[in-house]
Amino acid sequence: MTDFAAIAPLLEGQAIELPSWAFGNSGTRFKVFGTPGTPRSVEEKIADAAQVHQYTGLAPSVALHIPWDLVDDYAKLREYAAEKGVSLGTVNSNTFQDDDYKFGALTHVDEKIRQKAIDHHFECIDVMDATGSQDLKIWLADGSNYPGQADIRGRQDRLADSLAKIYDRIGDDQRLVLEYKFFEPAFYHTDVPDWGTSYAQVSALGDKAMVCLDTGHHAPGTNIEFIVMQLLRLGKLGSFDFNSRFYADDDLIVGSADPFQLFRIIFEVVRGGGYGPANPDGTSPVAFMLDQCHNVEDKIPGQMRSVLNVQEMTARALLVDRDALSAAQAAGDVLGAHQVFMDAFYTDVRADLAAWREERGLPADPMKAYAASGYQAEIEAARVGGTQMSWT
Ligand code: AOS
Ligand code: ZN
Ligand code: ZN
Repeated sequence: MTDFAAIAPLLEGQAIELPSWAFGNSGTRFKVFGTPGTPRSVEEKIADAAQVHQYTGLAPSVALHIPWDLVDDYAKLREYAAEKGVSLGTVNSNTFQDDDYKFGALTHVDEKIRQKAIDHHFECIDVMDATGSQDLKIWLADGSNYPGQADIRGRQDRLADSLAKIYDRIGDDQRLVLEYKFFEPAFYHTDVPDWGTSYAQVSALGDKAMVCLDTGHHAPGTNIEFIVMQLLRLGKLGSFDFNSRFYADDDLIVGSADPFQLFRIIFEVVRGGGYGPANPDGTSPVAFMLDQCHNVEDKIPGQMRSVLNVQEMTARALLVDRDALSAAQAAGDVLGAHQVFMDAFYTDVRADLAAWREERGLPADPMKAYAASGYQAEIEAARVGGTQMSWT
Protein backbone atom coordinates (compact mmCIF):
# COMPACT_ATOMS: atom_id res chain seq x y z
CA MET A 1 0.00 0.00 0.00
CA THR A 2 1.08 3.60 -0.61
CA ASP A 3 2.51 5.03 2.61
CA PHE A 4 1.66 8.29 4.32
CA ALA A 5 4.98 9.97 3.55
CA ALA A 6 4.27 9.58 -0.17
CA ILE A 7 0.87 11.24 0.01
CA ALA A 8 1.71 13.89 2.65
CA PRO A 9 2.69 16.56 0.09
CA LEU A 10 -0.69 16.09 -1.64
CA LEU A 11 -2.46 17.23 1.52
CA GLU A 12 -0.72 20.57 1.26
CA GLY A 13 -3.05 23.38 0.36
CA GLN A 14 -6.28 21.44 0.81
CA ALA A 15 -9.04 24.02 1.24
CA ILE A 16 -12.55 23.44 2.54
CA GLU A 17 -14.85 26.45 2.49
CA LEU A 18 -17.05 27.12 5.51
CA PRO A 19 -20.64 28.35 5.24
CA SER A 20 -21.27 31.54 7.23
CA TRP A 21 -24.68 30.14 8.23
CA ALA A 22 -23.07 27.24 10.12
CA PHE A 23 -22.10 29.76 12.83
CA GLY A 24 -25.63 31.08 13.28
CA ASN A 25 -28.35 29.39 15.26
CA SER A 26 -30.28 26.73 13.40
CA GLY A 27 -32.80 24.04 14.09
CA THR A 28 -35.74 22.23 12.65
CA ARG A 29 -39.28 23.36 12.04
CA PHE A 30 -39.92 22.30 15.65
CA LYS A 31 -37.35 24.48 17.42
CA VAL A 32 -34.31 26.65 16.89
CA PHE A 33 -32.11 26.53 19.98
CA GLY A 34 -30.15 29.62 20.94
CA THR A 35 -26.50 29.01 21.84
CA PRO A 36 -24.43 31.34 24.03
CA GLY A 37 -21.75 33.10 22.02
CA THR A 38 -23.61 32.90 18.70
CA PRO A 39 -22.56 35.71 16.32
CA ARG A 40 -24.69 38.84 16.13
CA SER A 41 -23.11 40.15 12.95
CA VAL A 42 -21.49 38.97 9.74
CA GLU A 43 -18.13 40.05 11.17
CA GLU A 44 -18.58 37.80 14.21
CA LYS A 45 -19.41 34.86 11.93
CA ILE A 46 -16.21 35.50 9.99
CA ALA A 47 -14.19 35.77 13.21
CA ASP A 48 -15.53 32.35 14.26
CA ALA A 49 -14.77 30.83 10.87
CA ALA A 50 -11.22 32.18 11.17
CA GLN A 51 -10.82 30.16 14.37
CA VAL A 52 -11.51 26.97 12.44
CA HIS A 53 -8.78 27.89 9.98
CA GLN A 54 -6.34 28.97 12.70
CA TYR A 55 -6.45 25.55 14.40
CA THR A 56 -6.77 23.28 11.35
CA GLY A 57 -5.15 25.16 8.47
CA LEU A 58 -7.92 23.71 6.31
CA ALA A 59 -10.54 26.41 5.96
CA PRO A 60 -9.16 29.58 4.38
CA SER A 61 -12.47 30.93 3.04
CA VAL A 62 -16.05 31.63 4.13
CA ALA A 63 -19.12 31.42 1.92
CA LEU A 64 -21.66 34.22 2.18
CA HIS A 65 -25.43 34.07 1.87
CA ILE A 66 -27.33 37.04 0.51
CA PRO A 67 -29.36 38.58 2.15
CA TRP A 68 -28.37 36.89 5.44
CA ASP A 69 -24.90 38.40 5.15
CA LEU A 70 -25.95 41.75 3.79
CA VAL A 71 -23.55 44.60 4.64
CA ASP A 72 -23.12 48.11 3.25
CA ASP A 73 -19.50 47.76 2.27
CA TYR A 74 -18.21 44.45 0.92
CA ALA A 75 -14.75 45.79 0.19
CA LYS A 76 -14.48 46.59 3.89
CA LEU A 77 -15.78 43.14 4.82
CA ARG A 78 -13.17 41.64 2.53
CA GLU A 79 -10.47 43.59 4.39
CA TYR A 80 -11.87 42.52 7.73
CA ALA A 81 -11.78 38.87 6.65
CA ALA A 82 -8.19 39.26 5.44
CA GLU A 83 -7.20 40.71 8.82
CA LYS A 84 -8.65 37.60 10.41
CA GLY A 85 -6.70 35.40 8.01
CA VAL A 86 -9.49 34.21 5.72
CA SER A 87 -11.06 35.25 2.43
CA LEU A 88 -14.65 35.59 1.27
CA GLY A 89 -15.76 32.72 -0.94
CA THR A 90 -18.89 31.51 -2.70
CA VAL A 91 -21.87 33.82 -2.76
CA ASN A 92 -25.15 31.97 -2.23
CA SER A 93 -28.35 33.52 -3.51
CA ASN A 94 -31.62 33.25 -1.62
CA THR A 95 -34.96 33.10 -3.37
CA PHE A 96 -36.75 31.04 -0.77
CA GLN A 97 -37.77 33.47 1.96
CA ASP A 98 -39.82 36.04 0.13
CA ASP A 99 -43.61 35.81 -0.19
CA ASP A 100 -43.31 36.69 -3.87
CA TYR A 101 -41.58 33.35 -4.45
CA LYS A 102 -44.35 31.16 -3.08
CA PHE A 103 -44.88 29.66 -6.54
CA GLY A 104 -41.33 29.90 -7.77
CA ALA A 105 -38.51 32.36 -8.46
CA LEU A 106 -36.43 31.76 -11.59
CA THR A 107 -39.30 29.62 -12.92
CA HIS A 108 -42.21 31.90 -11.96
CA VAL A 109 -44.99 32.43 -14.52
CA ASP A 110 -45.25 36.09 -13.56
CA GLU A 111 -42.54 37.93 -15.49
CA LYS A 112 -42.24 40.64 -12.83
CA ILE A 113 -41.49 38.13 -10.10
CA ARG A 114 -39.14 36.16 -12.31
CA GLN A 115 -37.27 39.38 -13.14
CA LYS A 116 -37.07 40.20 -9.42
CA ALA A 117 -35.36 36.83 -8.85
CA ILE A 118 -32.98 37.46 -11.77
CA ASP A 119 -32.19 40.92 -10.38
CA HIS A 120 -31.37 39.36 -7.00
CA HIS A 121 -28.73 37.26 -8.75
CA PHE A 122 -27.34 40.38 -10.45
CA GLU A 123 -26.96 41.88 -6.95
CA CYS A 124 -25.14 38.73 -5.85
CA ILE A 125 -22.74 39.13 -8.78
CA ASP A 126 -22.12 42.75 -7.69
CA VAL A 127 -21.25 41.39 -4.24
CA MET A 128 -18.88 38.87 -5.83
CA ASP A 129 -17.16 41.67 -7.74
CA ALA A 130 -16.55 43.50 -4.46
CA THR A 131 -15.49 40.46 -2.45
CA GLY A 132 -13.40 38.82 -5.17
CA SER A 133 -15.49 35.67 -4.91
CA GLN A 134 -15.28 33.09 -7.66
CA ASP A 135 -18.58 31.24 -7.42
CA LEU A 136 -22.24 32.19 -7.52
CA LYS A 137 -24.13 29.25 -6.09
CA ILE A 138 -27.78 28.88 -6.95
CA TRP A 139 -30.05 26.59 -5.01
CA LEU A 140 -33.72 26.94 -5.82
CA ALA A 141 -36.71 26.09 -3.67
CA ASP A 142 -38.81 26.17 -6.88
CA GLY A 143 -41.19 23.29 -7.37
CA SER A 144 -44.75 22.14 -6.75
CA ASN A 145 -46.61 20.03 -4.23
CA TYR A 146 -49.36 18.38 -6.27
CA PRO A 147 -49.54 16.65 -9.63
CA GLY A 148 -51.11 19.03 -12.10
CA GLN A 149 -50.36 22.09 -9.97
CA ALA A 150 -47.72 23.40 -12.36
CA ASP A 151 -46.66 23.17 -15.98
CA ILE A 152 -43.37 21.43 -15.29
CA ARG A 153 -42.16 21.85 -18.89
CA GLY A 154 -42.92 25.59 -18.96
CA ARG A 155 -41.04 26.03 -15.72
CA GLN A 156 -37.98 24.27 -17.12
CA ASP A 157 -38.02 26.60 -20.15
CA ARG A 158 -38.30 29.70 -17.97
CA LEU A 159 -35.49 28.41 -15.75
CA ALA A 160 -33.25 28.09 -18.82
CA ASP A 161 -34.07 31.64 -19.85
CA SER A 162 -33.49 33.05 -16.35
CA LEU A 163 -30.17 31.23 -15.96
CA ALA A 164 -29.01 32.48 -19.37
CA LYS A 165 -29.67 36.07 -18.29
CA ILE A 166 -27.73 35.56 -15.04
CA TYR A 167 -24.91 33.74 -16.81
CA ASP A 168 -24.49 36.71 -19.17
CA ARG A 169 -23.36 38.78 -16.18
CA ILE A 170 -20.86 36.21 -14.88
CA GLY A 171 -17.31 37.58 -15.21
CA ASP A 172 -14.39 35.85 -16.85
CA ASP A 173 -12.97 34.66 -13.52
CA GLN A 174 -16.33 33.74 -12.07
CA ARG A 175 -18.53 30.66 -12.25
CA LEU A 176 -22.20 29.87 -11.82
CA VAL A 177 -22.81 26.63 -9.92
CA LEU A 178 -26.29 25.12 -9.90
CA GLU A 179 -27.23 22.88 -7.00
CA TYR A 180 -29.84 20.13 -7.27
CA LYS A 181 -32.12 18.61 -4.67
CA PHE A 182 -34.78 15.99 -5.16
CA PHE A 183 -37.34 17.34 -2.70
CA GLU A 184 -38.02 19.97 -0.04
CA PRO A 185 -39.49 22.49 0.36
CA ALA A 186 -41.51 21.32 -2.64
CA PHE A 187 -42.68 17.75 -2.21
CA TYR A 188 -44.06 16.64 -5.58
CA HIS A 189 -41.52 18.04 -7.99
CA THR A 190 -38.56 20.38 -7.75
CA ASP A 191 -37.32 22.25 -10.80
CA VAL A 192 -33.71 21.12 -10.36
CA PRO A 193 -34.17 17.70 -8.76
CA ASP A 194 -31.13 15.80 -9.94
CA TRP A 195 -27.64 16.01 -11.42
CA GLY A 196 -29.02 15.35 -14.91
CA THR A 197 -31.25 18.40 -14.82
CA SER A 198 -28.51 20.57 -13.38
CA TYR A 199 -26.12 19.22 -16.00
CA ALA A 200 -28.58 19.89 -18.84
CA GLN A 201 -29.18 23.44 -17.64
CA VAL A 202 -25.53 24.38 -17.04
CA SER A 203 -24.35 22.74 -20.26
CA ALA A 204 -26.66 25.02 -22.20
CA LEU A 205 -24.98 28.02 -20.59
CA GLY A 206 -21.29 27.48 -21.21
CA ASP A 207 -17.91 26.68 -19.67
CA LYS A 208 -18.31 28.88 -16.62
CA ALA A 209 -21.44 27.04 -15.48
CA MET A 210 -21.05 23.92 -13.37
CA VAL A 211 -23.00 21.53 -11.17
CA CYS A 212 -22.92 21.71 -7.36
CA LEU A 213 -23.35 18.37 -5.62
CA ASP A 214 -24.76 18.53 -2.10
CA THR A 215 -24.19 15.12 -0.51
CA GLY A 216 -27.49 15.34 1.40
CA HIS A 217 -29.65 15.89 -1.67
CA HIS A 218 -30.16 12.36 -2.94
CA ALA A 219 -32.64 9.57 -2.34
CA PRO A 220 -31.50 6.93 0.17
CA GLY A 221 -29.28 4.34 -1.48
CA THR A 222 -28.11 6.62 -4.30
CA ASN A 223 -24.57 5.84 -5.44
CA ILE A 224 -23.23 9.37 -5.07
CA GLU A 225 -19.67 8.49 -6.06
CA PHE A 226 -21.00 7.34 -9.43
CA ILE A 227 -22.47 10.81 -9.97
CA VAL A 228 -19.14 12.34 -8.93
CA MET A 229 -17.34 10.16 -11.47
CA GLN A 230 -19.78 11.02 -14.24
CA LEU A 231 -19.73 14.78 -13.65
CA LEU A 232 -15.94 14.80 -13.55
CA ARG A 233 -15.88 12.73 -16.70
CA LEU A 234 -18.10 15.34 -18.33
CA GLY A 235 -16.02 18.22 -16.91
CA LYS A 236 -18.97 19.68 -15.04
CA LEU A 237 -18.43 19.03 -11.35
CA GLY A 238 -17.96 22.52 -9.96
CA SER A 239 -18.34 22.13 -6.22
CA PHE A 240 -19.49 20.11 -3.27
CA ASP A 241 -21.77 21.01 -0.42
CA PHE A 242 -20.55 18.45 2.11
CA ASN A 243 -22.67 17.20 4.98
CA SER A 244 -24.04 13.92 6.36
CA ARG A 245 -27.52 12.55 6.28
CA PHE A 246 -29.35 9.71 7.92
CA TYR A 247 -32.84 10.43 6.60
CA ALA A 248 -33.30 13.55 4.47
CA ASP A 249 -31.36 16.80 4.08
CA ASP A 250 -30.08 16.45 7.64
CA ASP A 251 -27.06 18.78 7.22
CA LEU A 252 -25.12 16.93 9.92
CA ILE A 253 -21.33 16.86 10.26
CA VAL A 254 -19.74 15.47 7.08
CA GLY A 255 -18.26 12.02 7.57
CA SER A 256 -20.25 11.36 10.72
CA ALA A 257 -23.08 9.28 9.30
CA ASP A 258 -21.16 7.29 6.73
CA PRO A 259 -17.38 7.81 6.65
CA PHE A 260 -17.02 5.08 4.04
CA GLN A 261 -19.29 6.97 1.65
CA LEU A 262 -17.16 10.09 2.11
CA PHE A 263 -14.06 7.98 1.38
CA ARG A 264 -15.65 6.60 -1.82
CA ILE A 265 -16.67 10.08 -2.96
CA ILE A 266 -13.22 11.57 -2.39
CA PHE A 267 -11.58 8.60 -4.06
CA GLU A 268 -13.59 9.35 -7.22
CA VAL A 269 -12.61 13.03 -7.00
CA VAL A 270 -8.96 12.00 -6.85
CA ARG A 271 -9.41 9.35 -9.56
CA GLY A 272 -11.19 11.87 -11.81
CA GLY A 273 -8.52 14.57 -11.51
CA GLY A 274 -10.72 16.84 -9.40
CA TYR A 275 -8.38 17.02 -6.43
CA GLY A 276 -5.34 19.16 -5.98
CA PRO A 277 -4.00 22.60 -6.80
CA ALA A 278 -4.31 22.22 -10.56
CA ASN A 279 -5.28 25.80 -11.36
CA PRO A 280 -2.60 28.49 -11.66
CA ASP A 281 -4.13 30.42 -8.74
CA GLY A 282 -3.67 27.36 -6.54
CA THR A 283 -7.35 26.57 -6.16
CA SER A 284 -8.61 23.05 -6.49
CA PRO A 285 -10.56 22.34 -9.68
CA VAL A 286 -13.49 21.07 -7.62
CA ALA A 287 -14.40 23.43 -4.79
CA PHE A 288 -14.94 21.70 -1.45
CA MET A 289 -17.50 23.45 0.71
CA LEU A 290 -19.48 22.51 3.79
CA ASP A 291 -23.22 23.06 3.93
CA GLN A 292 -24.12 22.19 7.49
CA CYS A 293 -26.01 23.31 10.54
CA HIS A 294 -25.05 22.72 14.17
CA ASN A 295 -28.33 22.53 16.01
CA VAL A 296 -27.27 20.95 19.29
CA GLU A 297 -23.44 20.97 19.29
CA ASP A 298 -21.08 23.93 19.55
CA LYS A 299 -20.66 25.46 16.13
CA ILE A 300 -16.93 26.22 15.93
CA PRO A 301 -15.82 22.74 17.07
CA GLY A 302 -18.57 21.31 14.84
CA GLN A 303 -16.98 22.96 11.82
CA MET A 304 -13.52 21.87 12.96
CA ARG A 305 -14.60 18.23 13.29
CA SER A 306 -16.06 18.50 9.78
CA VAL A 307 -12.98 19.78 8.00
CA LEU A 308 -10.81 17.29 9.89
CA ASN A 309 -13.12 14.48 8.76
CA VAL A 310 -12.73 15.62 5.14
CA GLN A 311 -8.95 15.76 5.52
CA GLU A 312 -8.85 12.32 7.10
CA MET A 313 -10.87 10.70 4.33
CA THR A 314 -8.84 12.57 1.73
CA ALA A 315 -5.65 11.09 3.18
CA ARG A 316 -7.16 7.61 3.16
CA ALA A 317 -8.41 8.03 -0.42
CA LEU A 318 -4.95 9.15 -1.52
CA LEU A 319 -3.51 6.03 0.11
CA VAL A 320 -5.29 3.72 -2.33
CA ASP A 321 -2.60 1.94 -4.33
CA ARG A 322 -3.94 2.89 -7.75
CA ASP A 323 -1.47 0.70 -9.67
CA ALA A 324 -2.35 -2.37 -7.63
CA LEU A 325 -6.04 -1.52 -7.97
CA SER A 326 -5.83 -1.20 -11.76
CA ALA A 327 -3.86 -4.43 -12.04
CA ALA A 328 -6.40 -6.33 -9.96
CA GLN A 329 -9.30 -4.78 -11.89
CA ALA A 330 -7.73 -5.68 -15.24
CA ALA A 331 -7.07 -9.23 -14.08
CA GLY A 332 -10.68 -9.66 -13.01
CA ASP A 333 -9.48 -10.16 -9.44
CA VAL A 334 -12.67 -9.07 -7.74
CA LEU A 335 -11.67 -9.65 -4.14
CA GLY A 336 -8.08 -8.52 -4.71
CA ALA A 337 -9.29 -5.17 -6.09
CA HIS A 338 -11.78 -4.82 -3.27
CA GLN A 339 -9.05 -5.51 -0.72
CA VAL A 340 -6.74 -2.85 -2.17
CA PHE A 341 -9.61 -0.38 -1.79
CA MET A 342 -10.55 -1.46 1.74
CA ASP A 343 -6.93 -1.57 2.96
CA ALA A 344 -6.71 2.17 2.35
CA PHE A 345 -10.10 2.86 3.90
CA TYR A 346 -9.22 0.96 7.08
CA THR A 347 -5.87 2.74 7.52
CA ASP A 348 -5.88 4.88 10.62
CA VAL A 349 -4.17 8.11 9.56
CA ARG A 350 -4.86 10.11 12.70
CA ALA A 351 -1.37 9.86 14.25
CA ASP A 352 0.27 10.66 10.90
CA LEU A 353 -1.98 13.67 10.43
CA ALA A 354 -1.21 14.90 13.95
CA ALA A 355 2.53 14.76 13.15
CA TRP A 356 1.88 16.38 9.75
CA ARG A 357 0.13 19.27 11.48
CA GLU A 358 2.88 19.77 14.02
CA GLU A 359 5.46 19.95 11.26
CA ARG A 360 3.47 22.87 9.87
CA GLY A 361 3.13 24.75 13.14
CA LEU A 362 -0.45 23.63 13.71
CA PRO A 363 -1.68 21.92 16.87
CA ALA A 364 -1.52 18.12 16.75
CA ASP A 365 -5.06 18.01 18.11
CA PRO A 366 -6.98 21.07 16.87
CA MET A 367 -10.14 20.18 18.82
CA LYS A 368 -8.21 20.05 22.08
CA ALA A 369 -6.23 23.20 21.30
CA TYR A 370 -9.41 25.14 20.54
CA ALA A 371 -11.08 23.89 23.73
CA ALA A 372 -8.06 25.00 25.75
CA SER A 373 -7.83 28.40 24.04
CA GLY A 374 -10.64 30.02 26.03
CA TYR A 375 -12.21 31.51 22.85
CA GLN A 376 -15.55 29.83 23.50
CA ALA A 377 -15.82 31.29 27.02
CA GLU A 378 -14.69 34.65 25.66
CA ILE A 379 -17.43 34.88 23.02
CA GLU A 380 -20.05 33.59 25.43
CA ALA A 381 -19.18 36.40 27.84
CA ALA A 382 -18.72 39.09 25.21
CA ARG A 383 -21.66 38.47 22.91
CA VAL A 384 -24.48 39.53 25.12
CA GLY A 385 -27.11 41.89 23.84
CA GLY A 386 -27.90 42.34 20.19
CA THR A 387 -29.61 39.68 18.16
CA GLN A 388 -28.01 36.34 17.54
CA MET A 389 -27.95 35.45 13.88
CA SER A 390 -29.82 32.40 12.75
CA TRP A 391 -30.19 30.28 9.64
CA THR A 392 -33.33 32.13 8.58
C1 AOS B 1 -30.68 23.66 0.54
O1 AOS B 1 -31.18 22.59 0.88
C2 AOS B 1 -29.35 23.73 0.00
O2 AOS B 1 -28.54 22.72 0.53
C3 AOS B 1 -28.59 25.05 0.04
O3 AOS B 1 -27.31 24.83 -0.46
C4 AOS B 1 -28.36 25.66 1.36
O4 AOS B 1 -28.51 24.78 2.42
C5 AOS B 1 -29.19 26.84 1.52
O5 AOS B 1 -28.82 27.80 0.58
C6 AOS B 1 -29.08 27.41 2.92
O6 AOS B 1 -28.02 28.16 3.06
ZN1 ZN C 1 -26.51 22.78 -0.16
ZN1 ZN D 1 -29.56 21.18 1.51
